[in-house]
Amino acid sequence: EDTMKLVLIRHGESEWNKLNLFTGWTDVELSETGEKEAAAGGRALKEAGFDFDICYTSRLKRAIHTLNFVLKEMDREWLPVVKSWKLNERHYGALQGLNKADAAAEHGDEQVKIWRRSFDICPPELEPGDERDPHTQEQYRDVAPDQLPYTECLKDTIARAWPFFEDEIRPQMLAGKRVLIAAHGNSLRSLVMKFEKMTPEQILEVNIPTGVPLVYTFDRDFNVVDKQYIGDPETIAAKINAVANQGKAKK
Ligand code: DG2
Repeated sequence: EDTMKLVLIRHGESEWNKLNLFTGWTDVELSETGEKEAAAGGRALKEAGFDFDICYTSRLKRAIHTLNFVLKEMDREWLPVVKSWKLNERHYGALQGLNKADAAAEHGDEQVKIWRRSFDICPPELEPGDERDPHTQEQYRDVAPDQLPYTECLKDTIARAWPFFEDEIRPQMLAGKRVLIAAHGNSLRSLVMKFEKMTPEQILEVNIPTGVPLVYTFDRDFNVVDKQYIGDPETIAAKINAVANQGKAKK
């Protein structure tokens, strides 16, 4: 084969997506809608004839459960799954738990867009010892403390997610393995920016919908030769637009 496919899927709607709260590393569940989106994503992949050899996800349950729903629909629950914190959502610092539209009403739509989408400006940091501090969480007990963030901009997320892709995932693809990655809005934007060699201005306008499989086709040098969401284009466009508008103040 001279091309390779890679499938990305953002988790289905989470309880906090539904409430429009900044989530980051908060370990919230899928909403009922999110479970349905995940299962529908699995069915769409199966119907389109996809199969996988290995799967990657984060340490956050909204992504892990999404992957489980997808694999269940595909009758592939036996596949190997690697869970890494390096595919976790971008850490949203002290914004975690705040409502995005309320934050826009208070600080302005522009400021919230900077917090959500700027390449290298970080949200305010968590205080060490905050109950949200990953250094105090069992989930990350095996991670070197200096690797765990108090906040992250996209650039910081890329600094952990991209080496993980290059060192762990790319070799599997080059060995002929068919890979599925279930992750998050911004950890996937990190990979997309690198795949497509985007500038910070270009990635600013990229929004990834929940629960819709995104298929990349690469040549052997990892140039993108095709990119496609699986599903109805109008529904997908509406979902992308909804993500873009989450950070606007209610009129
Ligand atoms: C969302 C993304 O992450 O939010 O952390 O709030 O993909 O895990 O639901 P996800 C969050 P935006 O950057 O799109 O506001």
